[in-house]
Amino acid sequence: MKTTIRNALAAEAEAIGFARMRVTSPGAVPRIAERLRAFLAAGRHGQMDWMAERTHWRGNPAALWPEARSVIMLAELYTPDHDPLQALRQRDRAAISVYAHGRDYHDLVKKRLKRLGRWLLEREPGHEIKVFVDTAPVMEKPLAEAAGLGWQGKHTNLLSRDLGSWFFLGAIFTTLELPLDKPETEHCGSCRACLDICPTNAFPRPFQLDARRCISYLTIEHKGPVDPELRALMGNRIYGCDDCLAACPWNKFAQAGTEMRYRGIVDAPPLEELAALDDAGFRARFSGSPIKRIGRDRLVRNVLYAIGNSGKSRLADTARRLVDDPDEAVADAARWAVHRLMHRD
Ligand code: B12
Ligand code: SF4
Ligand code: SF4
Repeated sequence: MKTTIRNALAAEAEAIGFARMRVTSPGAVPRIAERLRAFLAAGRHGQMDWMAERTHWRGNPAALWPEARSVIMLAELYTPDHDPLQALRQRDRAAISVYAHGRDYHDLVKKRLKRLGRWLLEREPGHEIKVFVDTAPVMEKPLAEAAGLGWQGKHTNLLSRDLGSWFFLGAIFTTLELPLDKPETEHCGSCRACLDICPTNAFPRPFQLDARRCISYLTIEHKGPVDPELRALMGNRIYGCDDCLAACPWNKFAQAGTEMRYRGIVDAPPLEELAALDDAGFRARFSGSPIKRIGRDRLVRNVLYAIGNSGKSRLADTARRLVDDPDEAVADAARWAVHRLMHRD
């Protein structure tokens, strides 16, 4: 009976658009509390203070909702149809992480999770569900590994032998007891392609990330000026970074992403176009996109670092226009960019 509902649920997940569903239990990840503690104690979360809050839940999914009996983990593909590293060669254009080219995954994944959850509750009345994607104090990668969706690679993200690296995760906690899937084991072997490609050397050890050095953190989460040593290594990456994912040889087996809404809002726009955005222009341009979250000032700060790294002296005038910007991090980035361009060519 339980197997029947589990298999029907997996089929429904696929029909809704998820690439795969696997099930684990809330208590299946006993080591994460200790690893989260070590990550936080070393300060590797940088300014992401919210990671150090509610650690009794983040490090222990069984405590988050004691009535939950199963955790249904879902993978949603956004596999690119082009080489994501190509944008890095166009230095007067912005390299934007593949996941942020279209609609915000938080919205799309959450909608699907709710739809799948409703489907389950119609068949199992009397039970309850809670859906999570990204923002709750839930460590989704170790749960997904325990459920068998893939393994956490040396770059710390979840990958799979047949899905590759390009997928988001979502979770449905439920009071319903479902048959559990087997955890996946690691298949990185002696490969270290993701570690070697990282432009900022953000991996202190394989399987461990120092977020403070990660360009994804620096462009999306970090407030204020970025350490000059690191900004010089960011190249033209102005929102997120895909290098460690793109380097992974398991992508050869990746399945195509079919959700077209993850494309189409932005691709690789010219840096000067983005540098000219004011608040209203920024909001209009990035409506529905995850980029909207960082606001105009942080985006323009990142664009100015990219201009400074571009080696294109014709962009110095674009930077000069922003040296007196009311946002101090933008003004600082503009001065840095002008100086760098003037002393390079
Ligand atoms: C905070 C966060 C970030 C931070 C920190 C990332 C990190 N690795 O911790 C920053 C801003 C840098 C970031 C970047 C990115 N993120 Co992010 N992020 C998160 C978030 C909200 C929490 C992650 C977390 O709990 N980190 C805390 C650390 C301690 O946990 P951990 O990484 O799992 O660490 C493990 C290892 O270090 C390991 N470990 C420690 N010591 C040892 C020792 C040994 C021997 C071993 C084997 C293991 C080991 O154990 C830890 C626990 O499992 C999750 C969503 C969520 N709620 O889970 C999304 C999430 C992980 N991010 C996601 C994505 C897509 C990205 C980016 C690819 C986006 C981009 N293109 O720019 C990059 C990838 C960068 C990278 N290499 O990790 C996806 C990943 C999907 C997937 N397939 O895995 C998630 C799951 C969001 C989602 N719902 O889809 N992210
Ligand atoms: S996302 Fe980029 S900067 Fe961050 S760890 Fe991966 S390669 Fe390094
Ligand atoms: S690039 Fe190599 S080491 Fe990194 S996650 Fe992929 S298989 Fe593992």
